[in-house]
Amino acid sequence: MSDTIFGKIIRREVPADIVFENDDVLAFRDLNPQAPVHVLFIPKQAVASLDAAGTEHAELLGKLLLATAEYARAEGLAEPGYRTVINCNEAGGQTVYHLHVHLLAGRQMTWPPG
Ligand code: DGP
Repeated sequence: MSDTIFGKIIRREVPADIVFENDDVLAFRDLNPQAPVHVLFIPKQAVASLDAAGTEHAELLGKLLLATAEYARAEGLAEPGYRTVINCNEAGGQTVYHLHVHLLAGRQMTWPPG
């Protein structure tokens, strides 16, 4: 896949407010937050989208979600709760083609989403 702004953040070529990192996952605050807490979790191994993921990425996807939950728990967000979102491709609202999980918290979420 081609490089994205998130690849540059992983390589520290552009700044980001990084809040979590382990061997496989990096997390940083969204530039355009949609909630009091809005953090993006990305795999360090680039995958363009959820649609581009295959069985070879199964472990990585698990690590990505578990890192998100671990961070939410550590930050006291699991209770009262939070929302995770993965936008996929154009109609799904995806703008950066490096798979990422949005973690949104700090306010009451509504349904349906826009
Ligand atoms: P999506 O629409 O699901 O592809 O979400 C992409 C998100 O990435 C969007 O909420 C804004 C955020 N974003 C885009 N460029 C940057 C950046 O350079 N730094 C940070 N921190 N966030 C960015």
